[in-house]
Amino acid sequence: MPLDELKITQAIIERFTEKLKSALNLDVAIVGAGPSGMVASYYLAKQGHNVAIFEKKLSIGGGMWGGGMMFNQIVVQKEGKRILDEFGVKTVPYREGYFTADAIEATTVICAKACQAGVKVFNCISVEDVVVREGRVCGLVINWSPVEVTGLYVDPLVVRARYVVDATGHTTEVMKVIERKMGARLLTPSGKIEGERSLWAEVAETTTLENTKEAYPGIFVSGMAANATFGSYRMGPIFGGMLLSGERVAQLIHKRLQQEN
Ligand code: 48F
Repeated sequence: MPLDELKITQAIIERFTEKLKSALNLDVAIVGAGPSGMVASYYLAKQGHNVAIFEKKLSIGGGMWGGGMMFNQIVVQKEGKRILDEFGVKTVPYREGYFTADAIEATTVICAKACQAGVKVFNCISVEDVVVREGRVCGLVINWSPVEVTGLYVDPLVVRARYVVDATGHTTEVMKVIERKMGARLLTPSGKIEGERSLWAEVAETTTLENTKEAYPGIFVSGMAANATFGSYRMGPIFGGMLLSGERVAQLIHKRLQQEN
């Protein structure tokens, strides 16, 4: 049978529309497809939750592709290795307590496993705002990234979510919107975004986990966004904390969803 270009076009439009419609009323909406967001999405989808992840770039994987300064290897500690083992990413022992993994393998495998677990991944979509009702985040305002890049004035669309995760990394973009637009008191010591501090791998890795928590009713922070929101250090190209933060935020939200059901 000759290929019909109209059928190809219809197939893409219909299937994408189905996917987007199935993401309008989510259990969890994750913003940012870096390592912490992808890992979080994987565990939540595995537990049967309706999860979508919105990534403003064309590619998913965030800052993991480039390892350290584009030397595409990552380092993890023993605890972080546990997560890579679960995903089936190969790790190689380096010195005691240090393991390396190929950044490309780690990124592609984690992203593939998340997609196969049922996470609905939307690339090229930026989250530009939130919906807050009765002092609680309950939705995201989304738009095509090229709209933002080209500065076109096009109104966005909205997805509803029982929980949101800000996994936007160093820029902690969703929390910034809440702080700026709602004038709200965040669940941080000062009530504001505390801000990221300079690099200190040891402390940053531990505090990433402690800071993975609800930062305003309905929204949790994970990965570097957790440290930026609650005022801790950056850690550089050691990725255990990112993976463990993704796991932690999934556990916390899963528990909440179970309590509410
Ligand atoms: O920065 P990123 O990889 O976040 P992460 O999971 O991991 C941090 C590490 O990569 C590294 C580090 C630790 O070793 O310090 O930096 O915390 O991924 C964040 C993703 O969020 C996307 C952004 O393009 C990136 O892929 N993002 C940021 N803002 C938005 C967004 C937005 N407004 N809408 C959609 N995606």
